[in-house]
Amino acid sequence: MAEKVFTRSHSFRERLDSTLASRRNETLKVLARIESHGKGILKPHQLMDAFNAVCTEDSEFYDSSFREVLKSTQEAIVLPPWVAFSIRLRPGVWEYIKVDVNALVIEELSVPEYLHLKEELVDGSSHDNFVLELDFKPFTASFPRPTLTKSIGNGVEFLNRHLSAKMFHDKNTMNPLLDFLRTHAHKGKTMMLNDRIQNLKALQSVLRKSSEYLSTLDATTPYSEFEHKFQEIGLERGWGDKAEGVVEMIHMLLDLLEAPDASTLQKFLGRIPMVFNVVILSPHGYFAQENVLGYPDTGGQIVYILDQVPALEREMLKRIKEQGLDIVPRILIVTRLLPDAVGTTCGQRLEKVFGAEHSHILRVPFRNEKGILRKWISRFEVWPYIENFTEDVAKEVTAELQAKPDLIIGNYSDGNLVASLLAHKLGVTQCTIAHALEKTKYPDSDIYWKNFDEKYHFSSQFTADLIAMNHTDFIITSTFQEIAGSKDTVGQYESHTAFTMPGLYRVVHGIDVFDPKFNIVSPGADMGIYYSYTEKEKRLTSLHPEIDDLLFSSVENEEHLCVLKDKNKPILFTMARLDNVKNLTGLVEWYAKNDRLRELVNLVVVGGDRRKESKDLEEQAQMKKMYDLIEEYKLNGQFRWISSQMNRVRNGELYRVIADTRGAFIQPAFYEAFGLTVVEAMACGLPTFATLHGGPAEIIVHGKSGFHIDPYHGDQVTELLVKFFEKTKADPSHWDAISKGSEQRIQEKYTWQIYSDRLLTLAGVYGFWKHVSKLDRLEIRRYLEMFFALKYRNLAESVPLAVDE
Ligand code: UDP
Ligand code: LCN
Repeated sequence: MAEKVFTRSHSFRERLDSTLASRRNETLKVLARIESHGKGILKPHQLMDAFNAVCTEDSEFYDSSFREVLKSTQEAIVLPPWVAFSIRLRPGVWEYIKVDVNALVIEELSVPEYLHLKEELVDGSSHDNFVLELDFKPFTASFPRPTLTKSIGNGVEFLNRHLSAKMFHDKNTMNPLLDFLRTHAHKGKTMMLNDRIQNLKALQSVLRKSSEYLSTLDATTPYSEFEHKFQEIGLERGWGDKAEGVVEMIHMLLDLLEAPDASTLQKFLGRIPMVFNVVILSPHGYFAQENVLGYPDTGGQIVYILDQVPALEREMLKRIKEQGLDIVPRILIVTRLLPDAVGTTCGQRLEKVFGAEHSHILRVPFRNEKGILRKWISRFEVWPYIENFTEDVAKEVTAELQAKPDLIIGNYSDGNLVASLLAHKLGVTQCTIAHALEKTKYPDSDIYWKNFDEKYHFSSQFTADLIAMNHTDFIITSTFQEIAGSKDTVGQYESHTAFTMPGLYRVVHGIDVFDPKFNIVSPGADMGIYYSYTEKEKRLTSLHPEIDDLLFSSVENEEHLCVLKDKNKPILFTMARLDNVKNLTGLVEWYAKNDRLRELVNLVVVGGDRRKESKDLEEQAQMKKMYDLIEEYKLNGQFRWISSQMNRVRNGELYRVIADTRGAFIQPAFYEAFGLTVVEAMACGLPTFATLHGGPAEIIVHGKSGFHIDPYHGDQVTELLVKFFEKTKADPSHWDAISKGSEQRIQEKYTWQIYSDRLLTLAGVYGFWKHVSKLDRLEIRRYLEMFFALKYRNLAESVPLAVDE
């Protein structure tokens, strides 16, 4: 019997039904193979292995819809005789089915039913009728959301369309806009509208009058010249610094009042002066401006924030000036104060941010009833300190700013939880930046959370993540994949849609990747540090002797181990924290095993700190492995291991010196949430090979601006590298083309200027949205308060407190 033709609207259940009817034998064989694995979870490659074992490419069954089902399956739960499939139709859209392999019965499963089956893997067949289920869907069910994959991560555009359409069809919905404009004040000084304007009609008439009046003035007339006149009719400062800017904004509002459209609304909301004081939270790690990069938990997030802040301050100053205001903005980066600062500035309460005028790092210590914690602790151990920390931060921040912040930005799980608690307490717009959600980095860390909890305390962390992602007003991600993955891989946020932690709770609906709170706003690289190796006049040649020493000196010490014999070979370079997930030792092993690659290039790895004893368990284990590999594969002569390098300016030149050798950068991580080193290397014109698991898959266009590599297939990676270096040896223009492609890609897509402009626009639109949707949000906030008090608190209390020696 021939197979039916399926379209996208057919469910996977229908496809399976059809396959079972038309290709019963083969289907059965594959299912039996899957079932024969016995009780457990099967990953996609195991499912495809089962299929390929039964059917070869030339078989008719090969293109069956059953293969489609398997290809879209993210995991299968085997509980003989049942096999349950969790099928991802496309990003954010899932279907669950189970098949009785003996009786050949197919059933569709609801999310709780599927998760219940999964729990049986851990808890056995449980008859507990009451499992704590988290479901955030009802809170947003009444709100329309996009359904197209391409709309994911463009939340602000959708929101603007929705808001403007609502305003268009129901003029009453304009009232909140009037209300919103009237509430704007800074330190008691009213902006935009004063109380002379009581209703929309009055507003419209005042705007028309002002527009007529302004048309009689020179475009460059400063606001101060008509300020008094405007005040008398109801307009306050904030419309612009000169007549032309004011007219433009007034016309935008008149257009909105008459026939609202999305683009004008976005422009108008983005120009309302709203953000003067920003608080950025990043509690864990060593947050300092020098001598810290490469320490455990101290990497891209810190670089990101330290680059973000000066750019954001510049954009705030520009907008404040254009809006005709005389206000000094403030940005506070709030982190943990570390009394045992080990030679860093982490023990200082307040530190000015380099490259900014009005931005500071404010440090607040972790404390409990026994007093202040002095030493560094890993990001996995911070949970019992977070609530007190938030209380202290609230006091310190308000004292420092002498006002409430206008925007609170959280970073990573701990910063996002503090941001949620603070935004909740102060009623301020909240923005969330995950950097990396740990659940995706550690496979099955939800279902087998009990195995991970002693070391990583994921029960607290995942709870904190759920609270933050549901509390926040908007979420910024660096890439699309961070939200919704790709055609074949699940996104970091997407993996929080439905999951279970047996014995703790079951998340039936944790987050929806179509939620308009998601926005992709990619970070950049500091152009003053990371620029092309070809910009000869800007090259930091005075640093070359030091860099030459670092790479080639014959001395072996705590900073560098092993010596490069042949200085003329290109260098294959990598730099990262020495975490498991970064897979630096994996790279060394691939290199060690490939003689041709060893002949073609030298390998230089920057990572880990051999200058002092590591307190981080993963780092200790990776160090040991590195020593073993050097020994086992006799790498000395072709390989150099350099301790973490904390001087960013010199690191910029280091990338360029590697480019001078016609070398390449490689990022071999098992998973990389975004990958700032990838952007840095590319900005310097260094051809880059980076993991396809995570952000680099999107940063690099394979074959044009670098190459994707699969860290699970080391042989293929070294083959690709050998091919590249052989080809560039024969034809140097190949190297040049990739190098140019990399630089172009970064200039077009990854700059801090684009970033800060967009961030402030988002703050405006979501600030307005928060204002108009007060009631809806109250319900979810109440739910989250309960979740925090009843679950998070107990979990955090169960994390052991650190003890200072
Ligand atoms: N870095 C550094 N010295 C080191 C290791 C890393 O300066 O020894 C910097 C690197 O240049 C990049 C950041 O730390 O700016 C690492 O960011 P990435 O996003 O690549 O990874 P993360 O550490 O955040 O996981
Ligand atoms: C955390 C990570 O793991 C990196 O992949 C990112 O580049 C960094 O944060 C900055 O967002």
